[in-house]
Amino acid sequence: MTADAAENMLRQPLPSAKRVPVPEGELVALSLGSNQGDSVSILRGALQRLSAFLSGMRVSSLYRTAPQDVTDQPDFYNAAVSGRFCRTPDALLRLVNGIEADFGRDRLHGVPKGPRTLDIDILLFGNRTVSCKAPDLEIPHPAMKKRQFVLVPLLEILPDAADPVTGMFFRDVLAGLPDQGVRKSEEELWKPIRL
Ligand code: PH2
Ligand code: MG
Ligand code: MG
Repeated sequence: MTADAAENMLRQPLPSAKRVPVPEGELVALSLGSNQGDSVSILRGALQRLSAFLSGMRVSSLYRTAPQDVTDQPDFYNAAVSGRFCRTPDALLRLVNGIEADFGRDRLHGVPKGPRTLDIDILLFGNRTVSCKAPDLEIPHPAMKKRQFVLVPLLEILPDAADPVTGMFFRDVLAGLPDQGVRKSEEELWKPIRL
């Protein structure tokens, strides 16, 4: 075969079965919270920003939740989002920290676990585990298993999600938690665009 003929063969389209698009990136899940400012608008704005780099994004309902850990602060609005992400955990952390800052999050002066305009926590990144001091990043999120305000929205969008460390389904983890005052809000948070 001549070199030209060989090159032409390489240009042939693949058989159609091989051209079925494969979802790219890894499935990530994030938790969103706000209890300062116009929380619902802030969460909607954050979702708009996240939609630029999460493909096949799913968004939970909006929840009103009683504050945990630091209990002397206003109720939170919480939600969860999932989607496929094509870059590294570190890149995702930078992106979400940038969005938090753009919506007025002040990490220098804020009380740890206290009131905030926007908190975006990385819960899951495929089946990976990450434990890193600089930047400070732990996946799965170390507190997610004790927080109803995280697990209830998460299970709405990923009902079969399991802990990559123990293999335990999060629905079974949730079943073991006491009531923490998580109520679904009637307000619509996000209208998915149907193509
Ligand atoms: N976030 C915290 C501390 N406590 N409580 C609720 N209900 N929702 C939150 O998002 C939340 C919290 C620190 O990130
Ligand atoms: Mg956070
Ligand atoms: Mg948090």
